[in-house]
Amino acid sequence: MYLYDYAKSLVLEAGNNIRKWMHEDLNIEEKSNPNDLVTNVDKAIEEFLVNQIKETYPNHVIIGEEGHGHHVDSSEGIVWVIDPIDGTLNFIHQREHFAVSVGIFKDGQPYAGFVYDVMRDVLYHARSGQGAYQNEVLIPKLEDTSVAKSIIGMNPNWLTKPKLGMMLHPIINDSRSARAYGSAALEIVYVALGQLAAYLTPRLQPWDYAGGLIILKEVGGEITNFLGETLSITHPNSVVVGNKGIHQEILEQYLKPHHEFLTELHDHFKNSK
Ligand code: 2AM
Ligand code: CA
Repeated sequence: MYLYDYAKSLVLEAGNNIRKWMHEDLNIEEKSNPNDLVTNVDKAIEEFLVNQIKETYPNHVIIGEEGHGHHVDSSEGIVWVIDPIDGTLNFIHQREHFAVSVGIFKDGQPYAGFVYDVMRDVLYHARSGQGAYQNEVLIPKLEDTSVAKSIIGMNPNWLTKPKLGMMLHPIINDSRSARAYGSAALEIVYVALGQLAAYLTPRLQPWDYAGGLIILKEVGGEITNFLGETLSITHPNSVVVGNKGIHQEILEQYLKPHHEFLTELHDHFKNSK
């Protein structure tokens, strides 16, 4: 079986397991802070994915949120970047609006991406040069929009931070409105669908965006950090996603004036995991 088809059925099986296992008692633990949570299901799904991939492709490298490959610094070879449940708070509190996210990279270049909205049973997927799909339906290419005529995706928590808030507030203020969904992978997909024109977040880990990245690129969208640079698959990043027009507008009009502050923020990311 080709790698793409293998990965696609694996992601669907992982989602199927989540739907089965979520009915048992959830064991919830705190990670870096009281709002950063992980459940036994997140861990079990990552184990499931990692064991299956290792058995089929022993030479592939795997980076997973719940503890796999966090030491990996090189993007050589075939690298899987996986988030067993993106939107864990939604999973715990709402029991919907979360996704399995998997990105596959070949020597650092995006090869394939999968974002599975588990409770809606919708798989978003794309392979380099082959277009992006919502289940079996081709997603159309994006059209340019401007901030003034757009809905922007952003977690409101960022607006409460003094420096970040000052930088991000004008974008929301100038837009039609803002939305927050609580799963970065799904928010990137909503940009790929044109439902959101852009999505911004000052800090994400590679597993939050690895699956959505190629889906977005395949419909002609742009995804970079706040400095306009290519995203790393081994270190955290700020992320701005959008159709080409609004992406350019946000970088030039709203983020560039904060270049000094943003450079400081990114120097910190380069030294952290
Ligand atoms: P998670 O659910 O897999 O942890 C919520 O706005 C989005 O940001 C989710 O995709 C969530 O991923 C991610 N997220 C939450 N806390 C984060 C953090 N400290 N660093 C990076 N991403 C985070
Ligand atoms: Ca997660």
